[in-house]
Amino acid sequence: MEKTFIMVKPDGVKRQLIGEIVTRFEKRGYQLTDAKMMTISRETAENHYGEHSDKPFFGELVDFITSGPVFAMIWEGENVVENARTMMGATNPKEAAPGSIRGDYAVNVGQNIIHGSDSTESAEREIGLFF
Ligand code: 3AN
Repeated sequence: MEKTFIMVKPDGVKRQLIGEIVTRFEKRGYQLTDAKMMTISRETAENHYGEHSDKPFFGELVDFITSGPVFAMIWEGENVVENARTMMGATNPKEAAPGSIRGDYAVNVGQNIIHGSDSTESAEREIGLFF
């Protein structure tokens, strides 16, 4: 069965959105197979966001994701990678549709509440990195 890595970022944890996000995935019909609260090391953050290492916002991104606890999860079910991305909404909350997680709860691209793997290959890599 397909799996994906989903993480409530430090802003989502501070705003007490863990329950809301878990509920949305449960109601959609997905199965939570593992979850943990953790603070990410800089090394793990730099590895996780390796594809963005040459971007101007990389430092800010690593600072932010290590700034407080995150809630890391593995979700399982049919087409979960793609459907989770749709449920999350566009990376930039300005473009995220109302009804999506970012469209309902976020306004800033740097602090956009949630991360979800963008492919089954990324999911496998990210699950290995965090669990
Ligand atoms: P997604 O999280 O939707 O897969 P990516 O992989 O393109 O998006 O970007 C990773 C993270 O980098 C985003 N979640 C966002 O927090 C941050 N990010 C992306 N673009 C910008 C930007 N222009 N300025 C600041 N942060 C950004």
